[in-house]
Amino acid sequence: MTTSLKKVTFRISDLSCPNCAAKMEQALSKQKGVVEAKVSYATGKATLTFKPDEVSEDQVFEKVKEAAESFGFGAQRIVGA
Ligand SMILES: [Cu+2]
Repeated sequence: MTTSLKKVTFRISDLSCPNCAAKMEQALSKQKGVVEAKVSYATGKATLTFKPDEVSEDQVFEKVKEAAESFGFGAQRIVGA
């Protein structure tokens, strides 16, 4: 069975240091349905590759938001991205 993957990018506000970006990346990589998580301190963005048949984009956003908030950051959807 082949699964097409989806990629989505969110803006992370107040991403204060590369260490936290790396920790957030690790936490997100372990989420169900998430194939790859990239959190960039340089751009302040989180890009997640996920399996749409296992997790919805809304659920992915919720996970990103939770992870961001646990580090004291905020997460926003990028409109029109
Ligand atoms: Cu930090």
